[in-house]
Amino acid sequence: MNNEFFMNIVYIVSSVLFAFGLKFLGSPVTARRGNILSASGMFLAIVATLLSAHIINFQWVFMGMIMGGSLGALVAFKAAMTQMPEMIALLHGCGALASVFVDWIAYRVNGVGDLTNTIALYLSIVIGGLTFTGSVIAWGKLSENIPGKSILFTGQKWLNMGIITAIGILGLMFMMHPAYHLFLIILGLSCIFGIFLVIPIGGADMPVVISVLNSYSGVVACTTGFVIHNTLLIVVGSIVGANGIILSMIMCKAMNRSITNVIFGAFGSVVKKAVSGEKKEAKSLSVEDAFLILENAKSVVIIPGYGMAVAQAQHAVRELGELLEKNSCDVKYAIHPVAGRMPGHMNVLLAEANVSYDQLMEMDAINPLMENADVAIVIGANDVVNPASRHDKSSPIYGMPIINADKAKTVFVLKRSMATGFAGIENELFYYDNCRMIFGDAKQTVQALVAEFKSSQQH
Ligand code: TAP
Repeated sequence: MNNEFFMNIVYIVSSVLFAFGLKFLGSPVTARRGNILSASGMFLAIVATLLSAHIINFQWVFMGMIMGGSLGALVAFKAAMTQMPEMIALLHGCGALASVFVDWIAYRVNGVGDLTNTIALYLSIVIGGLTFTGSVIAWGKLSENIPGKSILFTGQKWLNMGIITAIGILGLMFMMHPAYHLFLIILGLSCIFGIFLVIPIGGADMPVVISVLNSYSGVVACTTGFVIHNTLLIVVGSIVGANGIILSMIMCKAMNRSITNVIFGAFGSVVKKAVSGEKKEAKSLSVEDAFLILENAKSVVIIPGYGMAVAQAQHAVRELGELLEKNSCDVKYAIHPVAGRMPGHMNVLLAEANVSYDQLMEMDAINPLMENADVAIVIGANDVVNPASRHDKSSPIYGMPIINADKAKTVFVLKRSMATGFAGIENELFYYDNCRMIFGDAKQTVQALVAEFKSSQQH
C-alpha cells in the first residue's frame, strides 16, 4: 500500500469520526460519546500525518506538541466553567493563527503556485488575520478585560470601508505579482480589520459573534487545506465552517436579529439607559418572606442565567426544585437560548446537577405558560428577562425574545445588587409591582430557602 493511499484512507476514517462526533454532540445524552469520537478522529489524523514521509524533522514537531499540549492542558484544568466561553473565543483565535502560520511557511517555502492556490492563500491570510484579532477582542470582552459594551467612534464605518477596499485592491495586485511585502501588508490590514469588526459589537450580540468567528476559523482551515493540498484540512474546515454558519443562524433567529445587522450594524451600541417614566424603587424581600410565598405556590418557573453559573448554585437549585415538588408544586425550568455565556450553558449546569431533561423548557414552550405561574424565580438572569426588549425601541436589546418572567403572578429576582447584565442596560422588570429582589449570592440565597423548607418539614 503506497503512502498516499494509506493517508487518504486514514483521512476518510478521521472525517467520518468527526461527522459522527458532531452528530452526537447535538444532544446532551450523547455529547460525551461525540467528544470522544471527534478526539479519536483528530488523534488518528495527527498520527497518520506524523507517519507520512513528508515530515523531515521530528524534533520541532515534538517540541511544538509538548509546548502546545502542556499549555492547553494547563489552561483547560485551570479554567472555571464560567470561563469556557472566553476560552473558546481564544481557541478560535489560536486555530486561525496556526493556519496563518502554515500559509506563511507554505508561501515562503513553495511560493504561490497556480492562480487557485494564490486565491486560497490570499483568502486564508485575510480571514485568518481578522479571525485571530477578532477572537482576541471577543476574548477580552467576554473576560471583561476590555469593556463588553459597544465601542464606537466617528468615522468608524468609513475607516472600515477604507480597509476593506485596500485589502481588495492589494489582493488583486497580489494575484498579479505575489510579492512578500504585499503578503505582509494584507495580513496586517486584515488583523486591524478584525479588531474594528468586533469592537463595535455590544454585549447582547456576542453569542452571534462567537459562532461567526467559529465558522471563520473553519473556513481558514479549509483554505489552508487548499494551500498545502491537504484533503483532511479541507474536509474538516468545511465541516466547522458550515456548522458555525448554521449555529450563527440559529442564534440570530433566537435573538430576532439578522446576521448582517449584527456584524455590520454596530447596532449593539450600549447606553446606560434609565428606566423610562418616573424612577421607582425596587422592592426587596427577605428569604423568610420569600419562603412563605413559595410554600403556598402551586406552580413555579425557575429561570436561570449567568449568575447561577457564577454562584455555582445549580445543585442547590435542583434541591429547591425537589423540595417544591414534594410540597405538591409544579416546577419547570425555563431555558433562554443565550442565557449564560455559551450555547447550552444552562443545560450543561442543570444536567450536571441531575435536573431531569423533561423539566427543562425552551423559551417558546414556556412563555405561553408564564401567566399561570404563581412564582417565577429568576436566578442570576438579567438581560434574558428584560421586558424592555418587547416595547422599548431605543433599547439595544429591542426585538430580542425574552422569557416573560414578568407575566408570572410574582417574580423573585436573586442577584447581588442592582448591577446590569452583560448588555450593560438597566432592567425595568426589577421595578415592576409584582417583582421582589432577593439580594445576595444566588447559591447562598437558594441554600437559605432550602434550609427554610427543611426546617418547616421537621416541625
Ligand atoms: P446577564 O444579563 O449577564 O446577567 C447576569 C446577572 O447575574 C448579573 O446582572 C449579575 O448581577 C448576576 N450575578 C452575577 N454573579 C452572581 C452571583 N454570584 N449570585 C447572584 N447573581 C449573580 O445574564 P443572562 O440573563 O444569562 O444573559 C446572558 C447575556 O450574555 C446576554 O446579554 C447574552 O446575549 C450574553 N452572551 C451570551 C452568550 C451565550 S451564547 N449564552 C455568549 C456571550 C454573551 P449582580 O452583579 O447584581 O449579582
